[in-house]
Amino acid sequence: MERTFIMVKPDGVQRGLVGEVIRRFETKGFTLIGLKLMQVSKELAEEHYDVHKERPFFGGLVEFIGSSPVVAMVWEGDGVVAAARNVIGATNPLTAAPGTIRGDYGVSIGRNLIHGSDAIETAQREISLWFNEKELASWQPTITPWLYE
Ligand code: DAT
Ligand code: MG
Repeated sequence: MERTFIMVKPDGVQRGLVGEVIRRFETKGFTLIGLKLMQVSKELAEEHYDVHKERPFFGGLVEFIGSSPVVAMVWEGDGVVAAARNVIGATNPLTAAPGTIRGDYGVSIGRNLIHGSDAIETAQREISLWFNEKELASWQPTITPWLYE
């Protein structure tokens, strides 16, 4: 089953949106298999955003991610990587569609509340970066036949 890495960023935690984010993924029908609140080290933030290390916003982004706790999660489901990106919305909350998390709750690109892996390979990389295998619970909700034909 496909998995993705989702992180409620420091602004999302500070604004009390952790429950709202979890609710949206739960009610959509995805399965939560890993969850932790953590203070992120500079090393982990740099590794996570390594693809952006040459960008002008990289330093500020790394500092922001370590500025206050985040909630890291792994969600599972058919097509969850792309679907989660749709639930999250476009990178800039001002242009993100209403109904998406960023579209509904954000006004600025540097405070866009949430991260979601952008591809299946990225998800695998990010999940192993943020979680040990022991921290992930492989389980199947009993409602599965009511979600999948
Ligand atoms: P996404 O988080 O939608 O995958 P991304 O991978 O392009 O977006 O960028 C990672 C994060 O970096 C993004 O969530 C917020 C920050 N960021 C991106 N572009 C930025 C910019 N022009 N100014 C400030 N922060 C930016
Ligand atoms: Mg990205």
